[in-house]
Amino acid sequence: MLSKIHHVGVVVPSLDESLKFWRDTLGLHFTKSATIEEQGVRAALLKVGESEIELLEPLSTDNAVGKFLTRRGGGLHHVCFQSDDVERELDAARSAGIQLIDQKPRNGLAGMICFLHPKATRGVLVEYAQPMAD
Ligand code: CMX
Repeated sequence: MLSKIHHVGVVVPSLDESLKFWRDTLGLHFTKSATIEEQGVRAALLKVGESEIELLEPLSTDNAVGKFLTRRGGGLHHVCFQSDDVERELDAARSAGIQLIDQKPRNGLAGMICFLHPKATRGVLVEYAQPMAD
C-alpha cells in the first residue's frame, strides 16, 4: 500500500553547493548521502517532517539525470511514494498497463526502488520506494 510521499527528487549541478541552501539556509535535517553508481548520481536525503527532499547530482552528462540537468537546468525531477511492498506496486502498475522503467525493484538511496515511465504518468516521473529497516 502507498502510505505517504517518501521524497521529492531535485536535480542539482552540485550537491555540496546545494546543501548550503537546503540544509544550511532552509534548515532541513541532513539524513545521509551516497554515490549510487548504478543510478549515475551522488545523492543526499534531507528530512522535513514525515518526508524528505532528495538532491541528485549527476556523475556524467550522458546518463538519465545528466541529460535532465543539461536539458532543463535541474529542478524538480520526480516524486517518490513509500510502499510496504514495491514488488506488489510494480505488479499492479504492470497489470494496469502502465509503462515501466524498472521490471523489478533495485537498490537506491531510499531503499528498494523502482520507476514508472513519465510518458505513462502524464509527464511526472514516479518512483516507489520500500525503505530498508534501520
Ligand atoms: N520527468 C518528466 N519527464 C522526463 C524526466 C523527468 N524526470 N526525465 C526525462 N523525461 C522525459 C524527457 O523530457 C523526454 O520527453 P520528450 O520525449 O517528450 O522530449 C523523455 O522523457 C526522454 O528523455 P531523455 O532525456 O531522452 O531520457 P531517456 O529516455 O534516456 O530517459 C527516463 C528518460 C525517464 C527513462 C530516465 O530518466 C530514467 O530512467 N529515469 C529513472 C532513473 C532515475 O531518474 N534515477 C535517478 C534517481 C535515483 C534515486 O532516486 O535513487
